[in-house]
Amino acid sequence: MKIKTIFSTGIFLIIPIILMFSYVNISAENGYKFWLNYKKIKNERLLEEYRNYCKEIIVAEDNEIINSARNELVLGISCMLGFKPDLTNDTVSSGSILIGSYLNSPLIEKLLPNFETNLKSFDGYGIISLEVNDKLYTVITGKTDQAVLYGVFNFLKLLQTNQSIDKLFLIDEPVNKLRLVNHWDNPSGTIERGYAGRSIFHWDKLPTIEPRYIDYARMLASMGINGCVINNVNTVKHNLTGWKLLTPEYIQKMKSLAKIFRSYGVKLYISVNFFSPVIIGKLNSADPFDPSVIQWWKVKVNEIYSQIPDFGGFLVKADSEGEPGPMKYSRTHADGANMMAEALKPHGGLLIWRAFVYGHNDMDRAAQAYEVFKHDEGKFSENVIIQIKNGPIDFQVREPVSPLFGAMPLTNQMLELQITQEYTGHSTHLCYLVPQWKEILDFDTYLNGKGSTVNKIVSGQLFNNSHTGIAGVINVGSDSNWTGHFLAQANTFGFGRLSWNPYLTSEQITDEWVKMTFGSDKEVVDLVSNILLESWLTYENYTSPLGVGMLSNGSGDISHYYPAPEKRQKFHHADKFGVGYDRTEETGTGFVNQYSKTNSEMYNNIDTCPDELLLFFHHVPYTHKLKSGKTVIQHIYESHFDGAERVFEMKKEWISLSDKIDIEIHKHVLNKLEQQYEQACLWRDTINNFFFNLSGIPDDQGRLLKNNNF
Ligand code: GCV
Repeated sequence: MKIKTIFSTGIFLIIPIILMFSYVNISAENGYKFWLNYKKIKNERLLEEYRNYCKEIIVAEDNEIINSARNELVLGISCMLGFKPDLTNDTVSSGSILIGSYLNSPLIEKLLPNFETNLKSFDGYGIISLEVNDKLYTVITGKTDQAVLYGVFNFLKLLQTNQSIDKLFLIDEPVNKLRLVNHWDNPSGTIERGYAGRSIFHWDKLPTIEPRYIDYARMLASMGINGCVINNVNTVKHNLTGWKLLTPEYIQKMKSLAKIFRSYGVKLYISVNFFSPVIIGKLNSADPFDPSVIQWWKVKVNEIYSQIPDFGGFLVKADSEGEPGPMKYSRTHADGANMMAEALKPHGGLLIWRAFVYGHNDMDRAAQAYEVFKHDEGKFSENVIIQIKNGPIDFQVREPVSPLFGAMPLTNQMLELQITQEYTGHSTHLCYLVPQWKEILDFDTYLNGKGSTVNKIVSGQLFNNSHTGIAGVINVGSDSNWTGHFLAQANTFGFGRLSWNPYLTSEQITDEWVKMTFGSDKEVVDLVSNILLESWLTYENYTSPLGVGMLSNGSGDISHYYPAPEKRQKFHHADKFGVGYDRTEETGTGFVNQYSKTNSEMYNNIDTCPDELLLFFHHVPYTHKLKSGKTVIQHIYESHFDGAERVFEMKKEWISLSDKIDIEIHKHVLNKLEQQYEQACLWRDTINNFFFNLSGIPDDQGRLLKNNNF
């Protein structure tokens, strides 16, 4: 094959690149660059190999997404390898990277005939090494431009994580079609459950674009995210004004954000209020059966699509925590969702409807969503998706998987995870949630036989649903390091990677993030990975034992953060004899019956119920023996002492890395760990004393416990 002739037939557009990324001007050490900091490669052997393969970039197309991919390649190579690769329309020397979508690049098609048959999805990509006429080429391609962008980020990741790029034949496909982040940002700039400063979206200045929006879009694309819901699901309660996004003024602002997102393959979605026809349209009703309401939504949706043709759709929280919904008109959730979905349908838009509903105070909260939604099985339209929180309570450090997963096989389902750490220490405590998310995704519901995992349900594999995926309530804000706690960036990244491929292990994801962020020094990689991987169980240990959940304070300035077991009796049911919420069939609320027979039997039986969820399903005496042989009360004491002690150790381990981590980052994380240790001691003492006070049983190792008057 004569490479020269092939190249002369291709169309190449070389556009001068202005490296406009804002972070060029921002200090290297404040965390702003997140995992795309592109540290200089130190290993001389690898540096030589990389230089041989990255001399020039050949771009086979000219469009906004491919331009983003090309800019990223230039940035990454320049920073990591110390030279700017040539941009060419012809091969000059050996070592070219060719980027372009397979179907739009005759050149790539010629070099890799029939390659597309290797790719199943529109987002999947290949990174392939070729040697033609003694010259080395790396082709990054996929069926779409978006796939090429993902391929470029992954190619750069190979360099960041010090892997060989010689003789590559790498094909990577996303498991989930929808990989969304959900902002709980309000137009006023505040963020509900946000712990990293104010919102990154400045509505008062939009449609003016800020460099941070571009960097945010890069962040999202680098982990494979393809949709972003830009505002809070609460749109009216407590005078929130999220409903405004449907007004013409805000649609113009959204249009400019959508343009930025589009160039990174991210679709824009918004949360809307079910009563918008009343609030904005000044109609008398929001009844989903009222023709004027139906018409109002159609006209509104058409208006949005006329400005944002690739608009993703709506996310709706209805009849939940003060957000109004169809029940006011005695209509069902399906009635409400389908009416809105109908307006979106001609444009290919999606209607994502949340299943987070509760409110019957006399009923077990865990059981309510299932009770409500199960009745609507089979009634939702094809472009409606029900978005379900991972657990039946509310993003606790430990709770079982929601029984709704898989219980509605005819209904599109999405998993909602919480990246922002509402109940897991805000941005003070390190609590790396990837291991928790893995457990959720791997959980076998047994609803269609063995192997009916949550992962297979929300990726559409089990029931062949048309629209499925994973959403994460994002933890970014305007803090210079995006996430408040620098190490919380690992949660952001981990969520993205799992939404792309839930089969990755926690260890693989952690290894990627640590190497991309800190480089490949073995001591740093081992220690930081270990600290991250242990942090979820550590947090659980010193806060909430055995699945009891909800021991933190309720509303207030800093809610869901401090220990307040005395105020949460209705969740833990602790008294002087025992603790735990009886959800069994015989003596409890019967919630266990919402699971498949296999799981309900397992949870219902105190001998087979896993220890870590014992108090979620059973009320037991303090002297009940766990499988570990310890009594429940002794377990509570010990896990709290151990958890706090482990934070102290983590701090020491972090200190030992002082000469290997950027000084500012090191100082910042140390400061966070110091605060975490203080808080862990507060949790340990409050919870231990609370249970000692109730039970009167001392620690069998004679450690000091105090009688308090709660
Ligand atoms: C956005 C919990 C949180 C609320 C959140 C709600 C929800 O109740 O505390 O802040 O509201 O969940 O997920 O809708």
